[in-house]
Amino acid sequence: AAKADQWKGKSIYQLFTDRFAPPSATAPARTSPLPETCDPIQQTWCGGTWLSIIDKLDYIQGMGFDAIWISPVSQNIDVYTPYNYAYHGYWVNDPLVLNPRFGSADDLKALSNSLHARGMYLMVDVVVNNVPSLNAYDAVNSTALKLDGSLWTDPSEFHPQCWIDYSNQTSVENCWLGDDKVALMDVNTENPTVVSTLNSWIGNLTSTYGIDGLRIDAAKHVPGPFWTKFCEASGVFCIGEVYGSDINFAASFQTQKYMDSVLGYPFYYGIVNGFGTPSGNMSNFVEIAQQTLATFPQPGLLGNFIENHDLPRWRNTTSDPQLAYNAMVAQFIFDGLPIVYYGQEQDFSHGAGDPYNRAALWPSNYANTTTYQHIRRLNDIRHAVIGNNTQFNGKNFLDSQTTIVASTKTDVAFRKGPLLAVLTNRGSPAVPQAFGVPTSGWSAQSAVIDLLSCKQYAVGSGGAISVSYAASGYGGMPYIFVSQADAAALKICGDV
Ligand code: ABC
Ligand code: CA
Repeated sequence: AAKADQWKGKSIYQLFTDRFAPPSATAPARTSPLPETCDPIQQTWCGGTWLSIIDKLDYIQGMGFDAIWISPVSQNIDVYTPYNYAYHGYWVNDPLVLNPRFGSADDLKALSNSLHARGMYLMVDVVVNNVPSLNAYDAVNSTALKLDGSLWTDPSEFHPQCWIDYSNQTSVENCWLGDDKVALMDVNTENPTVVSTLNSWIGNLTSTYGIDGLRIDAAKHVPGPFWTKFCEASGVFCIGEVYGSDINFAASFQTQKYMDSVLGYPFYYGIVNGFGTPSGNMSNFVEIAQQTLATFPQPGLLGNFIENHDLPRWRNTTSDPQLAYNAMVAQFIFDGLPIVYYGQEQDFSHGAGDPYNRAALWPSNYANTTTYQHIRRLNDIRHAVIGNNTQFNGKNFLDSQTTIVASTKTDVAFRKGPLLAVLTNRGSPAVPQAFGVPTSGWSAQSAVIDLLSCKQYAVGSGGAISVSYAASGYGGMPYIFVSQADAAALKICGDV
């Protein structure tokens, strides 16, 4: 079990259990027959299990990740629906039972043990807000609930049917997600039986399976005080999904102590606006970044992502790799825990949204792509500055908040501890361009190293650093500067 303090500084690889690794000799399929090819449009199981994840942990650790976040582990409805099958694991009808499609209790323990043996953490997605039903308008009657295999069979354990009106928080909390094809009945999280059953379940689950952290599904759909008790009962780090751009609302989960942290949805929108298109709106990125730092009590615990299973793949909307590399530096160096969605490292671009963004990873052959190496480099840099406790003006990486040092409509430079990230959305410029950071923080005439290219740069008068974006070759690439002395100690660029 691990608390928020132990998660600080970690980076997380998010995967879909069904889609990350295929069945194998050591990890036999739990589902048959399997489709011949795993076409996401079919919305059915492709055969990945907890054991098959173990087969590919080298691939994840080889990119430098400290933790994985897996699909919900509980039993789902196992019937055909208008959206086909519950391969994603979010249609939980009984949290108390493990999902037999993903493996056995021993298999889940084996996954957790394998991770711990590597010094890695296990984060599990948990769904408690809702329970699926195929008969939306007659769902909350006890016969239907029993037929659906729901843990909750008393109608008082649900809120009455209504579809969510997102302009009204009471409706967001009490009405139903889903639609009339697959209704997600809203669990009555004020009912004392529901509350005590869920709280004792989650404490058991984390201790039985050695779970180190929880990703809380649909966190904004349950009144906050429920989570305070639930997360306390879990004994581990909780990070909630608060889908939306409202920074004050998202920050209330930390200020009100509902849970340790939330996914950085607002910052995601900032990255998309800043880096999602060539010459995008960097002022908006800067604005959101500054509000994020000013509003969250602990921005260092936010989960920073640029794609996930509900969103378009980054490369689906933004094809220029330079923009992706810049966006990933923002994701990794800004305050927070980087979360990379499986396939991001393989430049997956099929995926305008659910279900296309959930393709199987195995057709990629787990290749050692340029992006895989870029991510590895970013994780290496984080590990090195954290491990060495590298400081700038007496402050280290984790304990110092990001500060924006300079920005234009197309560029931004920000410092976090010993690192200075200099980023751009210029993409592949047709003519050579330049960006100057007037006060880098380092003194004139000193030397700095860009940890991405391992090239040396001289600091100019007043502490200025100037970078150029060549039309060919290096293009509009990101930079991560450290002092030459720090670079020598960090060994990321060998002897410099
Ligand atoms: C199924 C089918 C799909 C089909 C869909 C209609 O139904 O599979 O093919 O298209 C699970 C499955 C899904 C499944 C759903 C419903 O269940 O994964 O495949 O879709 O059956 C979480 C999970 C998500 C999961 C569930 C349900 C919840 O990450 O994978 O879905 O357990 C809302 C919820 C959020 C939820 C998300 C999918 O829907 O809040 O918890 N995710 C606005 C709202 C958001 C809302 C979002 C999308 O729309 O504010 O609350 O998220 O509906 C920004 C604004 C935002 C705005 C966005 C769209 O624009 O700032 O506020 O978000 O600019
Ligand atoms: Ca609810």
